[in-house]
This record gives sequence, C-alpha cells and structure tokens, in this order.
Amino acid sequence: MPDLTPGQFQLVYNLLSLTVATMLAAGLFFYGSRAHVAHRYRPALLVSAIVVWIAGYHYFRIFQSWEGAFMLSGEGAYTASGAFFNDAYRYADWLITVPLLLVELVAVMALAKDEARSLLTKLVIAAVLMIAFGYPGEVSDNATTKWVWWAAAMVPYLYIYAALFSKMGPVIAANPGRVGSLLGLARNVLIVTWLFYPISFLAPVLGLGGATGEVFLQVGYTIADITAKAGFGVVIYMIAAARTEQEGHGATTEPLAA
Ligand SMILES: *C/C=C(C)/C=C/C=C(C)/C=C/C1=C(C)CCCC1(C)C
Repeated sequence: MPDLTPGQFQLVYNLLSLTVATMLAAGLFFYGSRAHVAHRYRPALLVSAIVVWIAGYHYFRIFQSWEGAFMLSGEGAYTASGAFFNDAYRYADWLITVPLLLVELVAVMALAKDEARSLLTKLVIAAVLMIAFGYPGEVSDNATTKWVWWAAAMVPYLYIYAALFSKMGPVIAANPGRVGSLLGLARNVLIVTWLFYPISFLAPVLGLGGATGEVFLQVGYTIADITAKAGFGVVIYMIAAARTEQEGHGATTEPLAA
C-alpha cells in the first residue's frame, strides 16, 4: 500500500464507516417496508434488504482491513503496516449482491413466470462472469493483465445493458404513468451507477497511481455501492408501492405475517 496523508487515510476511513451505517439503515427500511406493498412484491423488498445487509457486513470487514493496513508514522503520515488490505471482500460481495440486484429488478418488472426465469438466468450468468473476469485484473499490478481482464469483463457487462434495454423497453411502454416512469428511473440508476465500476477499475492504469489512485478507487467503488444498492433499492420500493396502488391492494388489508 502507498503512504497516505492523514486527510487521504481519514477520507476513506470515514466513508467506509458511513457506508456500514447507511447499508444497515437501508436494510431496516426495506425490511419494514414490505408491509406497504402487495404480497407479490414483498420478495423484491426482502432481497433489497438482504443485499444491503450483506454489503454492510462486507464494508465492516473492509473498514477493519483498511484500519489495520496502515499505521501512523512519526512524521504524521500513514504508512503501510505490512498487514494485507483485503480487496477480495469487495469481489466476494459483488459476486452475491450483483445477481441479487438483478433479481430485484426482474421481480418488479412483473413479467410472466417463464419469461422472468429465462431473463434472470441470462442476467445472473452474465453478472457472475463479469465479476469473475474482473478479479484477476483487479489484483494484478501489470497494466496489460488489467486491460485484458477489463476487456473480458466488458463483454458480459455490455450484454447486461443490452438485455435490459431490449427487455425493459416494452415493459415501460406497456405501463404508461408512474410505474413506467419509475421503471425507466430504475434502469437509468443501474446503468449510470454501474458505469463507475469499470472506470474506477482503470484508475491505476490511466496514470492515477500511488496514493491518489488508491483513494480514488476506494472512494469511487464506495459511492457507487451506496447508490447502486441502497439508492437502487429505494427506487425498487417505489415501483412496488406504485404497482400495489395501481392494482388496488390496500397495504393494511394484507398483514405481514403469512
Ligand atoms: C453493489 C455492487 C455492484 C452494483 C457492482 C457492480 C460491478 C460492476 C458493474 C463491475 C464491472 C467491471 C467491469 C465492467 C470491468 C472491470 C471489472 C469490473 C468487475 C470492475
């Protein structure tokens, strides 16, 4: 790990801590909000809660790992302590949470069962390949290796974008009004927040090396994770609530325990 100024160390330290709190609170909100939506949409909110809780746990471990990887030197700089900073927590997290985020989205698209299953199967396979291809590049210090795995991961990544555009277009068109516009919002939030990952990944090979590169990478991934998990979950909740209202279910007539 490169030497960091106190400001650089604390920026990442505080942001990681804030992320743990945000993920746990978001999970409580999604879990509790199941009562406000029809039965059909409750699994989507449960999955949203599970995603942010898994992420909250991993952020806690990343936070501890970050704290342990540096020590304050006599000159007031944070130098590598020799302890390993474990970036694999992020990839382990993505491997579970990225497919689950796609489950959330497909659940509120309200497709026919067969169609939902076939779309989800393709999206989940693509998501797993994307993360698996990214990891060897992430942990390598070699620019060529990074580019090769980046390019490999871009294939399933672009496939997911294309599949969402072709499958969500007709669903959005078939739902004029609030549900359709919220589905469009969910798609845009996904597309825009997911852009951060392949860009942050490339920071070290685009000349952003050393301390600045490391801080940029950590801050980039962390902000993207908050938006793509907690922010995206809020949009999923809004879609579920709008569909519930549109379908004429009163939340109070469907108690949670069942
Ligand atoms: C909550 C975590 C999320 C939404 C993570 C998403 C991660 C990606 C979209 C990662 C994509 C990558 C590429 C497209 C190329 C380089 C390697 C990755 C894995 C960073």
